Amino acid sequence: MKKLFTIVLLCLSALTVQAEDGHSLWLRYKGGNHATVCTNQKKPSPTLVIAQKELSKNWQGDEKIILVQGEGNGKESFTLQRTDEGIQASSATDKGLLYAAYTLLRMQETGEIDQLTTTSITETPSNDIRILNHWDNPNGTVERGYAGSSLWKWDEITPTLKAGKEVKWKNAELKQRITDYARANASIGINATVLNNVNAKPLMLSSDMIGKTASIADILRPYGIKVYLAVNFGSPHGIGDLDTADPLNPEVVKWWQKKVAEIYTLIPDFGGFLVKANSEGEPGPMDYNRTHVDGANMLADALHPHGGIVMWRSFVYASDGGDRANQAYTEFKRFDGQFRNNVIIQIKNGPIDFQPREPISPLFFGLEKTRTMPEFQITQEYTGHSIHTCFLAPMWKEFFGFQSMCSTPKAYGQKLLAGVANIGDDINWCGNDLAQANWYAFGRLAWNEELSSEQIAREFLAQTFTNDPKFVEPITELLLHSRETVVSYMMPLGLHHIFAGGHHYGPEPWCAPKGWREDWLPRYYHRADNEGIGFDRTHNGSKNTEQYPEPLRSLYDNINTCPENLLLWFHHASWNHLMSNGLTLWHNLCGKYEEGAQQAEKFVEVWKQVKPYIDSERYESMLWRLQRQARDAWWWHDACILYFQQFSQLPIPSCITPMQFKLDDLMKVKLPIDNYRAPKPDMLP
Ligand code: GCV
Repeated sequence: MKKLFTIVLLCLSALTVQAEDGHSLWLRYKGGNHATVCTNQKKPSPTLVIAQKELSKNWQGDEKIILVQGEGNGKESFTLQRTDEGIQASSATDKGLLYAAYTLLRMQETGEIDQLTTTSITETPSNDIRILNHWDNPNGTVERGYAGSSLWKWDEITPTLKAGKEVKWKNAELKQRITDYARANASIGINATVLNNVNAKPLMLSSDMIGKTASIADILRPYGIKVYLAVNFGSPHGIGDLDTADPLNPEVVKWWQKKVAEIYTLIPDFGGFLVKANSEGEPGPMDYNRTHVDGANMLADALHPHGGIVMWRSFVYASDGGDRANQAYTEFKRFDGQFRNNVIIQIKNGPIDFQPREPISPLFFGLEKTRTMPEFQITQEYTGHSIHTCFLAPMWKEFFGFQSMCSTPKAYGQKLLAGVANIGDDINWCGNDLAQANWYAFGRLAWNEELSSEQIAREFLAQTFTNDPKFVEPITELLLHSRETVVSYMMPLGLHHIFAGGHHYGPEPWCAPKGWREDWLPRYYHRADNEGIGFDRTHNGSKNTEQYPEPLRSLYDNINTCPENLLLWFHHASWNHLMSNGLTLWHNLCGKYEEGAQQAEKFVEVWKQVKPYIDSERYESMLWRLQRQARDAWWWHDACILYFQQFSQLPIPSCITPMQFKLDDLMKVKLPIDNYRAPKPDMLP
């Protein structure tokens, strides 16, 4: 009897204690009442079947849901309405209905469903192509990935040999993981993905890899997601038998046409190519004295008959090209209007490289007759890897704000938005449970640029953790402050790129290894000297401000009107320059480092207070990260104040917390990490 009692107890506890590994993301529906879900389609497509299943499994009300396909405008728009018969979702397409289904479920989880009374809700995406860029290599590593290895595990994927012939996956777990990935993306409106790194290996275009890409495409398709590949411009001689990749050589042109045809035979809805050419050592048309136009248009022509596009990156800079912030504009502006209409120039949000704060890249305004698309970085290469919490929605909203400050003519065509993924094969996908919010935010903003950061944070937290306001309120606040906090303790007032070389994790404003290019060194960016600090990009300096249209040009060019959060981006300001609060630049700089570190420390306290409301696994896993973040913030604080004091020669203001570290000791720190892994907690000072 006693034994039986113990067994029952054990079974009961197994039922109630659910391990929370973060794998379910924001999709942790409690299970529904098996609502009646019907559709007007006699033979629903696989996409519509997914929509039906999601609702019948997860909808908690007992009303009928009717999915009406064939009504409405726009491929992915949908309308939700309560009628006498039940809830009606209508859309021109099955994809629209899939998004409608996930919207209903989200509204159910966040409590917003009450809004759906008599008024109808119609949603139309802000961007037509909402695309993730994975920087995954065929060997399983992920460049700037901090959440384990690549999801794709190419060695374990069975290639598709014939179009439409479903392959049997040897690794069922992998197939399930990729299906989960597709579902998560569809639930936030992402409809496209580039599977591999822009530093692309020619191998990606081998017939074997194309077959494997087709197998992945088959899983993603019912979720409304199209597959794209990043290609190495040198592929014709990298894997082909040509001895050139000259875009004007007829053999090269033929090689690409054949390759593209091979891809479309297996993947009829293949999206197209992403290309990093003549950048950071990657091959490109300039290797053959050709131009970006020659290279991009040749690929565009090969893709055009199949409906494919080329996303051609503008991330280019040469060591001898003058101010790095000027270079993309200088190199691309002269080609405006010469690219084919299926070429889209993919431009990083800022002119340098995904720094914690950058102004908008002036190239967005410079290309008036060329299609452009922004590239955001979801993975936290420059904002603390998967250790620091840095909610990026405010950064992306800031970008949209910059975009709307100048009214310049826009090239026509579909709108696109790209984000470099923060996803790996870690059980919780992103390494850090709160970093899932950045994947979520990218999808939601790509769908609807009008959403506020606050709304996105609330939605994410309510679905991913709990709806309890005692959790949602303080952690929404934490997320909303987190990006500004990171800026304050890393690179306030427009400072940029003062990271340790290589891994870009900690502070190294002094970093200057022998033989490195000057524009890879922090001193190139901060320009600290006895007079002051910052990069003079005005009409007296590198003339970067002249690349902007009005009103931004004048705003940035004048030290008295330049926003203080971008001061040192555009100006070399004297240490005694008086800021709007009446205190000197030096005082303000120290004050920002102090503010950032204090705030990071507060995050730990806020997190401790929400312990009762969430599971212990995710609580603990975030606690050590936030503690590590706070310690790192003081590390940044001491390193930067002590280093810059060597130039300012001014006393550290008395309101600043006394230094815990010595500059000499900090200058010896060398983190034993490579580009692909987040640091372990015990590696840091
Ligand atoms: C994929 C930065 C990163 C590189 C990245 C590059 C790019 O330089 O450090 O890892 O390479 O940007 O966006 O191409």
